[in-house]
Amino acid sequence: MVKKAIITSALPYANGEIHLGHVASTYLPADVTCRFLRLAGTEAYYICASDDFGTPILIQSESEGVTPAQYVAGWNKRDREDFEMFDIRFDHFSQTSSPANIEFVRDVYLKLDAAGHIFEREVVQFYCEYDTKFLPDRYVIGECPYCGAQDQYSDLCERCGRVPEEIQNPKCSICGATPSKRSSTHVFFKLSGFAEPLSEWLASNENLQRDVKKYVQNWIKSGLTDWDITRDIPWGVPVPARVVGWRQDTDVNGNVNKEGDGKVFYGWFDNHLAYISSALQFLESHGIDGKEFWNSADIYHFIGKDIVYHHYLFLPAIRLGIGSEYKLPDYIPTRGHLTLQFKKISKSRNWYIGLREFLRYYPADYLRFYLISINPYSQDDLNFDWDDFAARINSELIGNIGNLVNRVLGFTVKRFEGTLPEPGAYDDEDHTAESKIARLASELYALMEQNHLDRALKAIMAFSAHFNQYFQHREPWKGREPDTANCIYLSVNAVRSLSIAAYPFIPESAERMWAQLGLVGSPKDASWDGISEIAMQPRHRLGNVSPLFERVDAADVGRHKERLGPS
Ligand code: B3M
Ligand code: ZN
Repeated sequence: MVKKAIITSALPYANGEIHLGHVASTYLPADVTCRFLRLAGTEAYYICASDDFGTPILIQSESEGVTPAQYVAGWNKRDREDFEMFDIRFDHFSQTSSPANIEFVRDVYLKLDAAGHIFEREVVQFYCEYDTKFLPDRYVIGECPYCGAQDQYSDLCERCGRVPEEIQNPKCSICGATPSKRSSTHVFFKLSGFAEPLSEWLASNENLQRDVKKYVQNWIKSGLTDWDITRDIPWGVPVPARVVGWRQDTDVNGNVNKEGDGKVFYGWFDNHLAYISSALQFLESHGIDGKEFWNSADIYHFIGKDIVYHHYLFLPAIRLGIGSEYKLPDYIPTRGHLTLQFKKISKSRNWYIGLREFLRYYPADYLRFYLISINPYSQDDLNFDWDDFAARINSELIGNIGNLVNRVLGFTVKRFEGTLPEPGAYDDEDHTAESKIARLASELYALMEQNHLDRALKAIMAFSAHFNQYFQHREPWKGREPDTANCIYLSVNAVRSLSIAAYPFIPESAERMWAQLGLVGSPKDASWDGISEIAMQPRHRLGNVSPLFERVDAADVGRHKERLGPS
């Protein structure tokens, strides 16, 4: 049976450009994994969407004088273009505000309600008299009741990672005033009822990262809080009319709530459901039974460590709540955040690098190579450093891989008119080289399968380094036979192995290697096991050979570093 996979990465909010921090922890690792799985014979689809709802988006669209729908459509388009430039290839990049998702979310809600997981409660909520708005979580900042950190959002403490029940010393983040309180009817999801099934699921899933699992289990032990899933704003998935009279919400003084034009779901209720609805949308439009595929596939959700709570608790609880109609995730690869020159990325302080801007200066593959090589499969933060970027590209990507490809293919052109020579009897060194090729596929497979993309890339570099040394040691320019023929024959085949193995990481360069080898098609049509085949035979003709890469210039890097500016 063909293996199947659905891969998602955290949905970008439709209110700002994609930057290096976004791609490092989620989109790139997910893209590399998807390309790998396909080479390994898995029917894999990469699904994403823009996260369109919420107050920040509403407020920004208001300030730009466009409708929220127009506003998010603009960002959705921009995101798609930026990802495309970075060779992040989604099979489908939808919107949480798509009719398909809205319908799906409402349906899930009704099922949760029917199963007894929903209840209503009067909520006294923050209301800013000055801005005449109910203030959603993100717009109230204060002190975390658990760890005491200051300036934390009321729905997420970025220091301890918990969701505060009640933030201390609240302030309206739009105008800074201390908000008042008003009462309104809200709908809650009984998360507290899921402690047991969640614990069972966590215990039984061997693919989740151990350390993440451990602290999620601790959260469950210390008690789960029921979850307010509605908001009083006009931009979101409308809550089905379960409660009549919501429009008459009044404040404590008897004033009719002016903002209460219907209720919508909280963004974190609807956004992760778009993983499923977008997958279904894509699969069904390709004649595939979506639900059947979802439930027989490995499900991967790639995320950054700040949204562990949502993905390890809310998301699985909601799936459990509708009777596991859609299976729970098999993998939730969770990675740390990117810092920039060891400082936290901040858009407001202009301490970030936009993806589009970066790609004006350097090829996508340089960034893909660098971000994977500094990115372990853990929650440790990783750091983008301009000098390190230049050094790694010049010494590793170019000095190792680029050098091998260029040297081996260039020599074959010069000495053998671009035609593969007939090998003779192998000596020990040739046998070692041959066995390196023979072992590469399984060695890399084990690492990739366990999400250790950085280690797999390192192993690819070690393979390339081995062939650089082999070539150097054989001194083919001296023309000893059969050493020279053997060396060229095996080295050219090693370049072919490299082209397939490197394809998930640096797809565009891998395609060029493939073309220079004179092979038809693309490395993406090869198979993972093909990495270990000696598939290129004597008399095969190479294609046009030219240097693969251009060095990163230190002076340019200095300028970019400066432009990032003092914060
Ligand atoms: N839109 C972005 C974030 O918090 C948020 C992710 C949603 S994933 C369902 O990283
Ligand atoms: Zn205010």
